[in-house]
Amino acid sequence: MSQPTTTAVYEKPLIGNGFTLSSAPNRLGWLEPTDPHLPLATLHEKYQAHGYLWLKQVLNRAEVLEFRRHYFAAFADLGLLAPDSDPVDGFYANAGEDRTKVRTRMAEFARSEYYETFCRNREIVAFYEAFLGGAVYLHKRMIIRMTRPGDAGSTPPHYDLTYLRGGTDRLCSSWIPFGDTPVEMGGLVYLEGSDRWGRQMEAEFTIKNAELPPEERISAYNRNMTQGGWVTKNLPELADRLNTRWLIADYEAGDMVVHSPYMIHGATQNESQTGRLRLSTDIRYQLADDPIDNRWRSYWSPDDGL
Ligand SMILES: O=C(O)CCC(=O)C(=O)O
Repeated sequence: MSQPTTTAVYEKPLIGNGFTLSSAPNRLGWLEPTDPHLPLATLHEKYQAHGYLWLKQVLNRAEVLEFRRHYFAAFADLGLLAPDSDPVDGFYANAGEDRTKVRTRMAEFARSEYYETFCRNREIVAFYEAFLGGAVYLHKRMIIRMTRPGDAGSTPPHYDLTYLRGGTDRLCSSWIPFGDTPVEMGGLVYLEGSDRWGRQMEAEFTIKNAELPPEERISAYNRNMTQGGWVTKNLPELADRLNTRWLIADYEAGDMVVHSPYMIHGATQNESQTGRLRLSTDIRYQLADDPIDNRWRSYWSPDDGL
């Protein structure tokens, strides 16, 4: 008799920080989409149960794509895009652009009114006012990330509170892809059930960090933390250790994922076959009356060290 076969969840290799994810069904699965129009109580239940909500088409798709066009158009003179291509496609030129200049331009863009207006758009604010139940505050440190096809770097597994210990833990992160971002482009991957482990890890750090001076206590880089504040860089080993699955998704422009500050997530390499740049933002909302982490009251720049 032949052995039962385990069908791979996703056929192509998915690599994060040089580690290849297992494609076995007990280690890899699909993120569950959520209709943003479900009753509020259902959205709360799902968020509590899973640590995330992948809200399908909660944003205006045309506006999201316009953002992508506007963003890449602002980099055209730096040789980032393939010649004669439409900026909305974000086709990477791969012609040795000056990465320092690109980083500087990214930081400039992150301070622009255009970007902030997007991050405060009516759909996002209306969602959070209803979901959090009051007047909301957007952290000024709003992050834009761009991943080149073929680049070996990708976000290692972490939970956001590691970097946000100076305020409330009743905050939510929004991850917003600018443009369709299928699995091969290395969108966010979430560790199933990890909100619970993030809480446990943080409770342990709180005990260990208690002896440190206040500034160090809230730092993601103090002596009790791993390098970079990451849980690890090894995605497959973490899934084995916790006996769980990495959840992948084909994200579309117009989607927004809301995740808890304890939910462990990372990313895989951008392996776009057509050479498209991955572009996304991650921003944080909380109730205006809850304590705010002062370190997040300044604009983000790629080298701000936080
Ligand atoms: O976009 C990424 O690669 C990382 C985003 C992230 O860590 C977040 O949304 O909290």
